[in-house]
Amino acid sequence: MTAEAAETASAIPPVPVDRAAALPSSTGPVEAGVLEEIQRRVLWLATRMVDAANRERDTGDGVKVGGHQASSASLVTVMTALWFAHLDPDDRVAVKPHASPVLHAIQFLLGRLDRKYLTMLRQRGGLQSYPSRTKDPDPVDFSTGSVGLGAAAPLFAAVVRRYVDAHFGPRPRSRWIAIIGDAELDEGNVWEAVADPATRGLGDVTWIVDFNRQSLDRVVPGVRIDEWRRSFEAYGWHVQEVKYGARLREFFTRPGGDALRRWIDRMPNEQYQSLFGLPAGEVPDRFLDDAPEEVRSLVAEVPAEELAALVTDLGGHDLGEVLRALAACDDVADRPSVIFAYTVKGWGLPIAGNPRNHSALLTGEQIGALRRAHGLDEATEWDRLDPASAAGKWAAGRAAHLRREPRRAALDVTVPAATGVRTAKPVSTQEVFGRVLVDLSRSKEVAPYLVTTAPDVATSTNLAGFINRMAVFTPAQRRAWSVDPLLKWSEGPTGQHIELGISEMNLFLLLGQLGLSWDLSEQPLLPIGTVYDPFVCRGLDAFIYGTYSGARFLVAGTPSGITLAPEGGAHQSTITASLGLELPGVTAVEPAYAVALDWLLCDALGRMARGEPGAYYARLSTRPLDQAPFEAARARLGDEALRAQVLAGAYRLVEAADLGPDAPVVHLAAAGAVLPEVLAAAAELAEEGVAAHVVDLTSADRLYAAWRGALREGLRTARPPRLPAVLVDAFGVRAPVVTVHDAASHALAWLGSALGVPCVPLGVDEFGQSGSVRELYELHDLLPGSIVNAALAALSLR
Ligand SMILES: Cc1ncc(C[n+]2csc(CCOP(=O)(O)OP(=O)(O)O)c2C)c(N)n1
Ligand SMILES: [Mg+2]
Repeated sequence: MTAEAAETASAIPPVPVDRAAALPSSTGPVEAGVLEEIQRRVLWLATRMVDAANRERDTGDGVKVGGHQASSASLVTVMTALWFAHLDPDDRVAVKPHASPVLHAIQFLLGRLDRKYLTMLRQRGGLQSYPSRTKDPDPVDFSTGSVGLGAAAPLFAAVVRRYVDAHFGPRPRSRWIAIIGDAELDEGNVWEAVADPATRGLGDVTWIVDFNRQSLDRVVPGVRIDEWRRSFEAYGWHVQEVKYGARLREFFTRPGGDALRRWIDRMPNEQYQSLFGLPAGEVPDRFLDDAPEEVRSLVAEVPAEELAALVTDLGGHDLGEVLRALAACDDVADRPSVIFAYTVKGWGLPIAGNPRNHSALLTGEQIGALRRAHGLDEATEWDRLDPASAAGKWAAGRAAHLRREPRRAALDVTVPAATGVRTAKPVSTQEVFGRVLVDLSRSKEVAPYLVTTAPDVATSTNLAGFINRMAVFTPAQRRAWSVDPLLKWSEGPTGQHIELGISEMNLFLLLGQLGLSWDLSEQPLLPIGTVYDPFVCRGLDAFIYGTYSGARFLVAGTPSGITLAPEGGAHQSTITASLGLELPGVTAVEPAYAVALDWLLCDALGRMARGEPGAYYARLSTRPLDQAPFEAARARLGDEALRAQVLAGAYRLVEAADLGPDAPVVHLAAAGAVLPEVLAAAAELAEEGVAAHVVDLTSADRLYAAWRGALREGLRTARPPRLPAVLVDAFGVRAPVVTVHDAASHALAWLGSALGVPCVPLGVDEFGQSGSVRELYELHDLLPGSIVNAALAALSLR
């Protein structure tokens, strides 16, 4: 909005409260006036923080800083009520991304954030634009930013707590609170989370919807509250509304007050919202447009000025009402609760309720006026509450009450280096994955911490063996009705598999929260999820969310690529290998052979058990592979050296035969299911007089990271970079390279650069279709003949 528009918009005065009234809090009764004073300071600091970032910082690049004064103001009352009255130390809260200034203002007033950060919103090394567990300097329970995920995260954290309590004994009670924008309810993931049976019955969950009826672009059309109420109730939630402030509630008790209430309730958002920007004199006409006679006569005696304040007096800015609703949610212990808190976007600011206020910023003059209105000046504007005042004393008491000890991420267990999986027959990595888990489930030391989850694909991703032994987790014991000799799923509170409906979003959200259980539930776990690799992208945003939040987990994407062959179609995964490579905080592995996978899985779980940060993504296949080539490499290199190379990301599977000093040399480097074709190509090349080494890339991700790390070190120190040892060991001689991958060819194409040689990348760069492995490999040039030709092409490019 323009400065002029902001200037003319009317400010909504804070609701006057009976300052002496006692409000309930978790640390005893508190005078309403004390909380009122605190929330005024929160409003000021949150607003000014955004203002300073925008008006007083020269970034030198012309790119706007931004920030959300209106979205923040909307939640000042709710968040003041939470931190300064409702919360206990073990409660955890997700805060709507655009209210991060409010969270930081509160942390500052509680003494948990240094003063210097208040002028460092959205500045390097300062406060993040949106709450961040990993990057903000003050305590943040849940990262938010991608709307919808912040709503679901505490719900899944509660699922995890229920699991932890059942397995390891009850932790001190936590309430799991999500403060979300009303437009966040448009995100499908919110409803996927609410609908899943795994999230039912969680009485410690409360969502607070900042019901300001505005999104980014517009006033949310119509009146959606009834739809939402019915939806939540259908999913077994308890619904509260905090709709009217004290003045309106008083007015409703007058004769005819019911009619006024009905009139306001039925008014479309658009009409109601339009009252905010109006000069007070125009409010009565707009408000009474089409109103029934009894409403007209009821408000006839109310002066225009007062009417504007009256009809915009909403419960989400009434501290007592908010606390009442929170207490009502505490009383409902058998299901999650949602509070619709009616609020004003931009409450207490001159941009209140303006339809274009989402990114609007107050002008310098408006800030000056606001500063004066809050009784501050330039010398005092960044102060904490006066420690000698009632508000200052109350804040200090709350800070002491909310103090929490840091938690430990490590488990006191040692995961074995290998389970010793046997490999007599051809076997697929997916099958080995299942066997390794069954084996670990027999370990008295490790098994208690293993927890698996899958979105309705547990059996088809080989988790069945684990589940048969460890059972499915349900809060109460369930009777088994069918007796299937192969599928022995008993369900009860000791089960260690959490089954989800088909929602990959939910899978990654749950994995993310399982992976933070060490912090949020004081119990480190070893979480393992499975997903059809083609559907990793369905949950990708939640995958990113979990890893950005610092979660530790392992996910197996299986089966992957076009190698799922007859089963595939448009849904064969080709870009997931690149995702694995590129996702920060995720180590992607794609071994071809059983023992290599065993080592990699045990190593990953061992790192998780030691509390090391990071997630793991294993891209697996259902294609059975002959294990003899690996056994030959094992005999040649020895277990110790081979294991080290497998974990580092690459080893030489086959040494080319010595064809004499003049024979051309080529490297065939490949990952996963395509190794048999690569081995056959190497043999064909040998017959044609070309010496082909075969390198198995067990983790192109780690290999790339090692190479990038070396380059980065080089460019930062202005010294020539040195090839990392893993590349030298696996490739040795300088020779052209062909990369072969059941994934987008791009994912491995960088190897040429890394080795400083010509590279011909083979892979899958089109959508898939059904067919046999042979037919599809032929279609994408992955058969030995094509690999041979690619090798000759690479040699010609020397
Ligand atoms: C997944 C995602 N899509 C889009 C955005 C951009 N965006 C940020 S806030 C917002 C509107 C939010 O409206 P609401 O949730 O009602 O919050 P309010 O600002 O009204 O408090 C949008 C579209 C985002 N942050 N995340
Ligand atoms: Mg909104």
